[in-house]
Amino acid sequence: MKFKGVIFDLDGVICFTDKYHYKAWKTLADRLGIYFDEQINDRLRGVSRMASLEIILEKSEKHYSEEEKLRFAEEKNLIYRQLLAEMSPADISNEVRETLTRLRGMGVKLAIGSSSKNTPLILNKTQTAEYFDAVSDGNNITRSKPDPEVFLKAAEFLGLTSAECLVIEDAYSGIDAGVAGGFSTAGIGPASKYEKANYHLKSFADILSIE
Ligand code: B16
Ligand code: MG
Repeated sequence: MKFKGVIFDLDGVICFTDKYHYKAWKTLADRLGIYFDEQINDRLRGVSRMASLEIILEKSEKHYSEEEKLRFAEEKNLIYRQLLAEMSPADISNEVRETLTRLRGMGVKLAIGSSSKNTPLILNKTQTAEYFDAVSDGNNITRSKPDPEVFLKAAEFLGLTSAECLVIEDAYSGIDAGVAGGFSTAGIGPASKYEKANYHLKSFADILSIE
């Protein structure tokens, strides 16, 4: 592997909290009488909490104040955190654990680059913090993907330049963020079809085949 560092998105790459995001947003949308489905949910991948709410409110005829929006986001987050509380180490696949261990063994530095403010809780519940040399998440950024801030911070925390790091993402907005920051990028899941990514992964372990 020619990269000195690999920066992993969390939701959709290391673990699959997208189903919990969907459940929590769906509960809120139903309460407000707003149409919401899995296709709209796909547009929320990698997008910050408030930007996600704005996408959901596109289907609402009502105009909501900033205060109301903050309350809605908080309401969704409480439901989401209750679902996260059920997570355990079993939510991280053996394939992910083995690949991270192999990369560490090769001397590659590993970081998280996630939009989520709940990253510490997820890493704690799944006991995965130990794999990462640095964590850059929704708590240390002011601009959401596709802005490259979260990945630039991750590289900085690793003491590496963006040219030395590979970004692994499931979201189109995340690949755009990686490209904007001058990183090489690998798409997995939905983003494996994205032509802007340098590498297209069929599985997580495919990272090990990148030279
Ligand atoms: P929170 P990622 C993203 O995580 C999710 O994909 C996105 O759906 C969510 O809105 C965002 O985190 C913020 O999450 O509400 O927990 O702060 O893919 O960047 O790891
Ligand atoms: Mg993601």
